[in-house]
Amino acid sequence: MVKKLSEAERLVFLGEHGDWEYDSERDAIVLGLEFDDFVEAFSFMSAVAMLAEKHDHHPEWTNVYNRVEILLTTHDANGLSERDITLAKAIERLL
Ligand code: H2B
Repeated sequence: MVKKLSEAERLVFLGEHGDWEYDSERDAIVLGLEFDDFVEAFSFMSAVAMLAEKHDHHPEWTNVYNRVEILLTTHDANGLSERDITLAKAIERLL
């Protein structure tokens, strides 16, 4: 079982990364993005997919044309963990 993030650690992340929202029902962080078109959105998703494989940590996400919503939570922790924070920061570096 992976260790869950403390509330203080979560608040630090959310304070420093204002584009991410907290989903309390899922104990997850969520990022909504809008691109110029589907190709831009999907190429971003391809890059995230490579990151996810590298980190062995995978997003739950949706894509509708030029919009992508990414939800990060750790299934092995039943909530947020450091793995989500690490992947979120790596995703931000792609943007
Ligand atoms: N992704 C997410 N989001 N949560 C996990 O707990 C998780 C994962 N576990 N990707 C990984 C894969 C695990 O199943 C493998 C065996 O390491």
